[in-house]
Amino acid sequence: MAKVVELAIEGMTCEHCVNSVTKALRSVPGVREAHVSLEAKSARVEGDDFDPQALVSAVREEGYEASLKA
Ligand code: 9UX
Repeated sequence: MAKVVELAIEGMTCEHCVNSVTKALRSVPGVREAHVSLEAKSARVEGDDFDPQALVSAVREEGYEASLKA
C-alpha cells in the first residue's frame, strides 16, 4: 500500500543537514521519495510498505532527532 508519512525533525541547521537527512530517509527500504524542509523542520516521505519507525531510526543514526507526526 502506498503511504505518506510526515516527521518532525530537530537539529538541522544548514542545507547539508537537509541533504544528510534526505539521504538517510531515502535509504530506508520501501521509501520512494523524501522531501525535507529546513524551515519547517519536517520531512515528508512517500513509498510502499516501509516501517515508519525505521525512518525515525535512520534520522537518529544520522545525528538528528525525529518523531512521527500524528
Ligand atoms: Mo551544516 Mo548540519 O555545516 O549537521 S551539515 S550544520
